[in-house]
Amino acid sequence: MVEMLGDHVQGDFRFSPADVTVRLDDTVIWINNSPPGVMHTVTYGMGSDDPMAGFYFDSGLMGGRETFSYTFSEPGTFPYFCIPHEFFDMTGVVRVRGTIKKGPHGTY
Ligand SMILES: [Cu+2]
Repeated sequence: MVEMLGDHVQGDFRFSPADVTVRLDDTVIWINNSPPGVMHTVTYGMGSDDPMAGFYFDSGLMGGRETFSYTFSEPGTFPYFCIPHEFFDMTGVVRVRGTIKKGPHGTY
């Protein structure tokens, strides 16, 4: 579970923990634990000018206590950011360990 934190008084918008490592096919859940009225997103990519932004996942705007989950079915490093707080460096990364085995009947 990754918390989405920060408020309009203190700022300090962040994902906590911002760097997580999971196994292939694990599901990561994000929850908006900011005060009411603070919206966040979980958006794949290095930032909104990244042509791949949102390619794997994009939660859309999340209000208080809303959750978003995503299951990582391929290994790799998945950077993401929060659209409303991109300029506060509200970013995170999910590292997915494991290998996809390819057999005669395709991927399994
Ligand atoms: Cu945010």
